[in-house]
Amino acid sequence: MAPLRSLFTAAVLFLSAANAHFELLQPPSLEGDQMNEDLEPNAPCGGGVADLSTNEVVDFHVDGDAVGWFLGHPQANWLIRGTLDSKAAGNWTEMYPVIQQDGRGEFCQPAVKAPTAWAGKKGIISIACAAPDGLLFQCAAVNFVSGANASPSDCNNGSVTATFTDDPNLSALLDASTTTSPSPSETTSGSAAPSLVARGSGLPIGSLAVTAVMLLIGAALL
Ligand SMILES: *[C@@H]1O[C@H](CO)[C@@H](O)[C@H](O)[C@H]1NC(C)=O
Ligand SMILES: *[C@@H]1O[C@H](CO)[C@@H](O)[C@H](O)[C@H]1NC(C)=O
Ligand SMILES: *[C@@H]1O[C@H](CO)[C@@H](O)[C@H](O)[C@H]1NC(C)=O
Ligand SMILES: [Cu+2]
Repeated sequence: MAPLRSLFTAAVLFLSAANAHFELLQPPSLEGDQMNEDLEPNAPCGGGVADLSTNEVVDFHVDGDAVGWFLGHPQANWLIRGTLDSKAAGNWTEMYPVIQQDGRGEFCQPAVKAPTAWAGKKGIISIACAAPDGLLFQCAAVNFVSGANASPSDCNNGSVTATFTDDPNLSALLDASTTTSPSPSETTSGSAAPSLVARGSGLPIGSLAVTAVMLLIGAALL
C-alpha cells in the first residue's frame, strides 16, 4: 500500500502545484519571493507596486535580454510589455510578440528587446498571462542599458513548446500608438514559427486527467 500512498501524495502535490498561476523568474518580480498569487489578476503588476522612485532595478539590455517564468497551467498565452512610466500607469509597448506556451513549466526567452531609445532610462516590464482562469500579471523594475546580454544566466526551458499566436485579450493591453514590435522580422518571417518550438516534448495530453484518475484510485485504496 505504501507505494500507492506515496503515489497519492505525489498526485495531490502535483494537483496543488497545478493550481499555481505563474511565477516571474527573470527579471526578478517586484514582489520578490513574497508573491501573493491571489493578487495576480490585478493589472498591471499583480501584487507588485510599481514605483521607479523606490523600486530596486536590475539592468536589462535593450538589444536583447532574458525574460523567464514558471507556468503552473498546462497552457497559456503571454505578452511581454514595457513602459517608462514610473507607476506603470500606461504607455505600454510590446517587447515580444504574443506567444502560446504548451506545457506546464519553465519558459525563458533570452532575447527580448526594448526600444533602443530606452537605454539609460528606468522602466517597468509587465508580463501578462492569459490563463484558463483569466488574465494574470507580474512586473519587474529595470534599468534599460544598451547592447545585448549575450549569455543570460538562469534562463532555461522546461519540456514546453511555444508558438506565435494572436490573443485579442492580450493585445488590448498595449497602447494603440506603441504596438509595433521591436523585432518585426520574427513575426513576419515564415520560418520564425518553427524556430520558436522549444526542445523536448510538451506535457503529455491529458496528463492532468490521468493524475485525477490516479488520485481517485489512490484515495479509494487508502
Ligand atoms: C504617455 O506618453 C505621452 C507622450 O510621451 C505622455 O504625454 C503621457 O503623459 C504618457 N501617459 C502615461 C500614462 O504615462
Ligand atoms: C478573452 O477573455 C474573455 C473573458 O475572460 C474570455 O471569455 C475569452 O475566452 C478570452 N478570449 C480568448 C481568445 O482567450
Ligand atoms: C526557449 O524556447 C523558445 C521557443 O522555442 C526559444 O526561442 C528560446 O530561445 C528558448 N530559450 C532557451 C534558454 O533556450
Ligand atoms: Cu491560474
